[in-house]
Amino acid sequence: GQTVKLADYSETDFVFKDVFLTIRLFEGSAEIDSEIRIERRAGTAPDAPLVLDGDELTLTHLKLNGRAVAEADYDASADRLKVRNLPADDEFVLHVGTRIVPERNTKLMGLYRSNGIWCTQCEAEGFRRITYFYDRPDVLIPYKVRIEAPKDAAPVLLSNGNPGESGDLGDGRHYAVWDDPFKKPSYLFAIVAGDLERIGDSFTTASGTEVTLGIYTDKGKSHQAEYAMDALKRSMAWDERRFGREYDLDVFNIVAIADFNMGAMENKGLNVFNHKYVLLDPDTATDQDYAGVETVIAHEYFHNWTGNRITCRDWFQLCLKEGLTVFRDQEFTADERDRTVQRIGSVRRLKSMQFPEDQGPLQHPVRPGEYREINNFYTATVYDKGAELVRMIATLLGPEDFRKGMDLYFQRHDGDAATIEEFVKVFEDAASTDLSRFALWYHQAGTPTLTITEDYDASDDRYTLTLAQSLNQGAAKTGTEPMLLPVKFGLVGPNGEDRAVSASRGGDIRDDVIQLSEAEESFVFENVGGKPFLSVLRDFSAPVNLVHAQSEADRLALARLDPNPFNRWRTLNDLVGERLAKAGSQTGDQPTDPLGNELVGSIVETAGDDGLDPAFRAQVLNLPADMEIARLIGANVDPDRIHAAATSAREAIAAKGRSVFERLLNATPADARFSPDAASAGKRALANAALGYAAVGEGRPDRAFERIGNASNMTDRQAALAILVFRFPDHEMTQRALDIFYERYESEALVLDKWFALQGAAPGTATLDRIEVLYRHPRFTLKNPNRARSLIGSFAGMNPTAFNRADGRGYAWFRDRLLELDAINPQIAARMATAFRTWRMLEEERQRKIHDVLSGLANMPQLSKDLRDIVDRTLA
Ligand code: B3K
Ligand code: ZN
Repeated sequence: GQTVKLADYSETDFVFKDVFLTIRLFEGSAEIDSEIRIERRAGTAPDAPLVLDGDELTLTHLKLNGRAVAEADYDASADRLKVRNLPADDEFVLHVGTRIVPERNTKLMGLYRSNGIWCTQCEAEGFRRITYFYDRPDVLIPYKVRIEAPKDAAPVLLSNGNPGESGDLGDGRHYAVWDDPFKKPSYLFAIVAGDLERIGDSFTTASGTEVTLGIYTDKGKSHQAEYAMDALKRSMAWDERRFGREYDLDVFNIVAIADFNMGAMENKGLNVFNHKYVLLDPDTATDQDYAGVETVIAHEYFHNWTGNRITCRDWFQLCLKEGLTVFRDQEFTADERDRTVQRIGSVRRLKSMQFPEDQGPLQHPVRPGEYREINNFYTATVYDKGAELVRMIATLLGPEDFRKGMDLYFQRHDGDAATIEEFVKVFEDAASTDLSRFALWYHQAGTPTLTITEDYDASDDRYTLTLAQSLNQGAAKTGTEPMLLPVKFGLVGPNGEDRAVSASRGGDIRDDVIQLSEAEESFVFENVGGKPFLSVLRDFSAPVNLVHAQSEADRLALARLDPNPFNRWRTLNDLVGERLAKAGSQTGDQPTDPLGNELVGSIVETAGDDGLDPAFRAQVLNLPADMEIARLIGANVDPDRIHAAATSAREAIAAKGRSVFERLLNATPADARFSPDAASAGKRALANAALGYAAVGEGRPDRAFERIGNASNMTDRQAALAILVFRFPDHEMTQRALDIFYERYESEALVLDKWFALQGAAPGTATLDRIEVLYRHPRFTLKNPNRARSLIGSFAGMNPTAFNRADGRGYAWFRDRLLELDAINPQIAARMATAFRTWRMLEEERQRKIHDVLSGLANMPQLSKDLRDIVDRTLA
């Protein structure tokens, strides 16, 4: 494949003015007529041809100003249309006809059919699978769309913008026109046509405009969209309150689709969603699902301003919309739920998804400089590290200047296709500050290390804090210059109070934030009132690896005293991580108590402290995943040893906390009426964590089994099933529970996904045999991305012991699945293949086996561009 480079960016030769699309849908095919008003750009050579993008297209006709273009004047191939001898100065109308087969579109990019519904996915480069076009984000024009379709199969016809006329066409067909007054790039185009059910509502904006809201689902499912509608209205209100952003069209529609490559898509006025992020009820969805729906609804809605009104100049700027919009959805969740618990969740995600990417062969900067397949850059780095960079700007500037900068961004760039440079500039201008050292974060890949050293001089009561940052050259081979980063800190006294101190010497400290910009800086504090406990990198104020040689006594004291609750969690979590990394890298006999008595005591004490938020306590009980431990070990990793260490740690906590867990697991009566709010969810999370430890501690799977029987909601039922699958994978009771669960939910697609996913993630060597059987299960299919991910994705991505079986069978099985999937849906295959992104951390034998599998794949001529890109980069 061709490498696309940021440095090669140039404007289009021609300027598009507007487009009118007529889309005729038939059983078995679709015909698209596109009328584009075009003008040669000033400065373009008068004989330069017009070159448009296509992908698997067939041209049916081509007209210039109403007259057929002579054959000598154009070349049309599946992936390109080139037209010559176009007017030098005058505006002209190009009329392009294409025919496609949505039913055969298994890539789910462009126009395809899902459960009979016609729908589209155009980001990043799907529009070119519908018609020849300038399919790039800097071509912004108004779209008018006329859809024609059979009335019985598609009574509902939707597109972007506001609805226009509609009517009958005879022959059982009808049409509807949609008009989007806002200029937009092709990736935000969408249509949906199908036999859909709707729930409606309305929202009145701050300036008094009434917006009609609709959520469309498959027949019989619309009652499951109530919570999504509630989340939508809360998102709309929040964006007005927090950022002064109002909605701008008369209608806002969401459609839930079963076959969808990603979570959802922010098409202007017509968001299309994976039905997993719309449909919920207490019997089929967990608290985590509720939180997921809320987040994704908010995220896509927030894109209306950060993404749609202001879009990206080119795909290298993807983080401009994604990082910023993730930051916005995280802030929404923090405001709507709990800030500390929200932060713990996003830091866990960052460390488990983004850090491994940033430290391995798929490393790339938040704003990459080149790509071969753009769909492979919708990554944790662009999204989650991208959000961290926005968060750092907010922390460095403080809330007022940050808001001023955002206001300036909307004011200055509304209607633009913008760049990261322009984004950073608004904050420099709003706060009159120089962010050039900060901007390096967008260009330098890798996770920096922040090393902390402390010195306390008792005779002078003087405290010296030294911070050093360093960045290693990784796979991306970008720079390693010192960057500007915020380090939030406090000097804590023995009663848990933050001491009011200010530095007498050293660089820039604003309030409780050190603005570190040099490779090393020291700060001296006089008269600190006795040796303090240092609470540093509060709220994970920068995405770094922290190295801080702090005594165990100080850390355990902070776990109890720190006024910053996020850091209380992090102290315990880091201690557990370090101990498990140590135990998990040891050869020979496993220590029975890898965490040590005091740490275990501290965890149990926190879990039992009714003065703390239950959701927070549940997070403390949720130990770092095996894969996080693997990352901490970093080299020569044996997943079985890590698993053994984590298992003994859990047993030690279970033993010590027996009476606490007994009390907690009975705290919420099983028959309490279900409410999805954060407080109730937190109580359930704590009770279910307690159940897990209780079952493990006593070696009693029956306790979880029993819970499945009497649970009154999916959260408790799935949690109990997960305890069986993860802690008792080979027990006969586990299989029985799975069978019961299957019988009950056989016809609920989203619940069956959970059923497959749990089994795909079951630890141990026996798992692969069971997965091979499940793979042939009548309900399993590679054609539905959720289902493919549920079994294969969870096996390769979330099951270190089974996937990394020492005999290599896990790798071989996965390779065969990747090849099958690649022929159907390359985007999903490529995404799953990133499961190999940390392969060089493994011990040599496993590395050798993976190397064989990857080089075997690399040599196969039939690989898609998507999968080849991942395989090649992973091997490099
Ligand atoms: N913008 C879409 C993602 C599109 C992915 C294309 N491969 C959803 C989102 O981030 O909101
Ligand atoms: Zn997004």
